[in-house]
Amino acid sequence: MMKSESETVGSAVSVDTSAMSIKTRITEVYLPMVKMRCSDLFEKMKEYYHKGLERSKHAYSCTSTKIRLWWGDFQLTTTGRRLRRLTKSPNMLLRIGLITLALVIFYLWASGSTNDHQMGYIVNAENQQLSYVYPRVFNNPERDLFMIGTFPEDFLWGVATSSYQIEGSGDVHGFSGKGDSIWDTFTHRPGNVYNNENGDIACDSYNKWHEDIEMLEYLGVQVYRFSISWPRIMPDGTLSVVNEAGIAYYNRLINALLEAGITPVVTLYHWDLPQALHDKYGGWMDEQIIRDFNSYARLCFERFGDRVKTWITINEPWVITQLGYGSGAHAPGIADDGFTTYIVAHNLIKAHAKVWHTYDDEFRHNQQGRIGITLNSDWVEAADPFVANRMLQFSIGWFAHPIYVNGDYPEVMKTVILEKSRIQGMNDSSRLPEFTSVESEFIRGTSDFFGLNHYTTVYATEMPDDADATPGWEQDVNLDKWYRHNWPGSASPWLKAVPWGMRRMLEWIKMEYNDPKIFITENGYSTSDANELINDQNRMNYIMAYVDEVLKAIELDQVNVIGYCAWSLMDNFEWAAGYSERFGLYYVDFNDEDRPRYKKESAIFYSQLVHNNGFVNSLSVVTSSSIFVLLTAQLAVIMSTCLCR
Ligand code: PNW
Repeated sequence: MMKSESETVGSAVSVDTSAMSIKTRITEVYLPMVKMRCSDLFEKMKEYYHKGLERSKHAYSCTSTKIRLWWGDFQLTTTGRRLRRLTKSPNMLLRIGLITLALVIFYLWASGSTNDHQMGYIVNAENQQLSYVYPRVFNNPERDLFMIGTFPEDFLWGVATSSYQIEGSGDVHGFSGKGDSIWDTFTHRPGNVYNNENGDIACDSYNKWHEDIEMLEYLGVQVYRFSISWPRIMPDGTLSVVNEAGIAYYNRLINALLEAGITPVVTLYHWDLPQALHDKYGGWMDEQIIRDFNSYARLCFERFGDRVKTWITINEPWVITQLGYGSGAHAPGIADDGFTTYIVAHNLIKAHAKVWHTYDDEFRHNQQGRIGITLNSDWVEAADPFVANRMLQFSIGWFAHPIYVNGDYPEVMKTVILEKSRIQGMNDSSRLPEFTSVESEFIRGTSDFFGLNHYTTVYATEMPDDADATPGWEQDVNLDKWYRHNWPGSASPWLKAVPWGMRRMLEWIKMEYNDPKIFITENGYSTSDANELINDQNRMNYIMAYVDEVLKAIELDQVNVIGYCAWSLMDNFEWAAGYSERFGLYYVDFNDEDRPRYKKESAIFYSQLVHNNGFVNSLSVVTSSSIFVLLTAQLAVIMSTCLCR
């Protein structure tokens, strides 16, 4: 808390300056530590006065350690014990002029920087300046040249979050009625998460949702993608108890969004499985999950479907299987790669299809909404197109092929895994489960749009086959992947900024899955908790470059992209990385129990992008950071010259 003036000052000293014939009386000088010096000071002033110096203006100011007096064109300053300086102050007009100039330059920079997208440029042989976001890394004119243009009129701009990552339990200020999820259990087991951090409070959005809405309003987005916490509304995962406090929380959020003119896009499952279901039958490892996931989804459609018109069943099944059940880096922390991973994926796909049918049969007619799944994939660049295709089929195709093509896994997965399973002594059965023809028919076509989370690109080459290696997804794909050393990095080891991968990914999906409507449900960039906290130039560059590739995909490749959600509205609990990797457009102070949010530069940038529906300005051709440093330094020098003398 700021101290009031009377608390900071000591005994006031009244100085009678009448002897100096000063019309304005300097009545009080508040600093006890300078009190004894005042006499010296005024003696000096008197001396100068009697020397006949002009008295055109006079004033005084004091801080806790300094007292300054202006007398005519002279200034006297004391610091602590002694009289320190006696300097001629600059002419007031000059001062005002310099400050105004500095402010004008600063204003021009500030307005220019947000409009001009802070590009770099390269001058080509014809002496043309070509604009690139990453001029030193990606400067192939055909591929990387920045494109100015706007998006289709009905394009949906949004931001995304998920329940466990932002809500907190809600139990801090009372009892929320929420049951534990596998992430509650996982994070409370030491050693699983960076710094043993957890989502107990996270961004406290359970209590601070109204602030989240204000932030969304500032950004001007049309959609907000968030997820419902299954154990918040069904504490043991089943209909045996419905937690009305949890339902009320989502009702408040949805209603406030609609009032603000923001459309909710709701993910049903963003990884926070009720712990009770994991304990009961192994959660996603058992087919019973399909029934329970369907009951949960039906409850959501019943309670929220009158207002929620876009549903996403499951977020990133690849990450769920690989990290949750393959490596064990995510909850529930099971490491059974190559066996359980395929079973979990099988159940995820069947559960998704079941829920799609439930919506289609029971709710679509009345509610007139749409429902799809969100898949994640890196773009895979390889000298050999078969290699790239194989990796893509094993990652995104694993789920997309059954849903968007024919109800079955990609051929390459089926043959490779069967062959390896045989060599590994599993007789004629494959580690990859099979769908019956009835199941295939049930699964095919169960998505109204293609939800895509895309962040980065990898290079891939074939590895020598090693039948003796431990079975696993990596070993089944049999590809080595790496990143180019000069690709711009982020705070997440797996995330490199490779914008052109976005366009290739989109075009591949268009070709592979018969031109679906693609909704980019996540794309974003991480900074560490030590750098670029508010002035997040790297995030702005990343979003600018990736969004521009989406524009190229729409304009040049006729890919049907219907929307883009930046990950994320605010910094949040980044799974195994805890709070060490920040993806937010808003900064959240996790050391403050009130979890205050602060607007980052990227939020300002994104709001303009949304407002303009794309890139409408001519680009400035200088990198702004150098100008920024220069101008700020200049401004600081001018200000300090003018004000501190
Ligand atoms: C996605 N990887 O997760 C999730 O949907 C978000 O919850 C998450 O916060 C965001 O991306 C940023 O990580 C991913 O290792 C987690 O490749 C890991 C990977 C990719 C996506």
